[in-house]
Amino acid sequence: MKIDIVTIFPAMVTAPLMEGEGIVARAVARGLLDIRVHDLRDFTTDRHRVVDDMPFGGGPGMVLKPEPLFAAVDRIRDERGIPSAVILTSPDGERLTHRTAARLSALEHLVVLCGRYEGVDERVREHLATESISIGDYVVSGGELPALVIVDAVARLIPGVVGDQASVSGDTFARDGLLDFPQYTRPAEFRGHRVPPVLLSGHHAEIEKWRRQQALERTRRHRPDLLGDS
Ligand code: 9D3
Repeated sequence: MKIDIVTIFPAMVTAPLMEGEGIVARAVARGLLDIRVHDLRDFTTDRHRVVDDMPFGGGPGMVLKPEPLFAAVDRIRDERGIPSAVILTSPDGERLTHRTAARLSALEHLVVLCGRYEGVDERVREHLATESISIGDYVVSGGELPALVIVDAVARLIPGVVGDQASVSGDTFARDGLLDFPQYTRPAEFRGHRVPPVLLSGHHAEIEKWRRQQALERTRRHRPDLLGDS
C-alpha cells in the first residue's frame, strides 16, 4: 500500500512511522508499505511559506489555506498516481472505527492531510478530500497524532504487516464486538494476587466459557453501547 501524509510537522510523523521500531516501521523496511511524508510548506509559493490565514467572518485562531493542500495532492497525483482515498483528519469528521480501518486497508493508495489550527478551509473537505476522519471525542492539537493512529490501525490489517495474524483477527472489535477478556502470565501468584484458577486448570471448554463471560461483563461495564443497550 502507498501512503502519502501531508503535514506542517513532518518530523512528528516520520519518526514513529519510518524511523521507529514499531510494527509500521518494520512493514516499511520490509517493503509492504511505501510511506512518504510531505512538508506542507514546500507547496507554498510566497517567501514566508505561509500555510494559514485569518478566518473569513472573524473568530479566534487561524485556518489552513487551501492552495498548498491542493498543490500537494496535485504533486502526489503526478508522482504517485491517482489515490484511492484522500483523508482529511478533522475533529468533526466521521469517527474512526474498526470497520473504517478495514475498508481503508483494502485500498491501494491513501493520502492523509493533517489538519491544524482552528481548522482547514472547507473547500479542502468539499473538493479535495474524499472523507474526513476523527479519532474520537476529545481535542488534540493537530491532525498528526490522528494520522499516526489511522495509519497504524489500517496497516495492521494488511496481510503480513503483523507477524501473527491470529492476534489481529482475535482483536477487540474484529472478533465479535466485545472487549477483550483479561490476560495473565507467570508468575501464578504475584504479591499475593493469584491468577484465576480456571486458567491453570487445563479445561479448555471451561477457560473459553470464563473468557466469554469476562468479556461480556467488561463490555457491559465499560462499553454498554457495544451491546446495543447504552
Ligand atoms: C473541536 C475543537 N475546535 C473547536 C473550536 C477547535 C479545534 C481544536 C483542535 C480544531 C482543530 C483542532 C486540531 N485537531 C485535529 O485537527 C484533529 C482531531 C482532534 O482534535 N480530535 C480527534 N480527532 C482529530 S482528527 C484531527
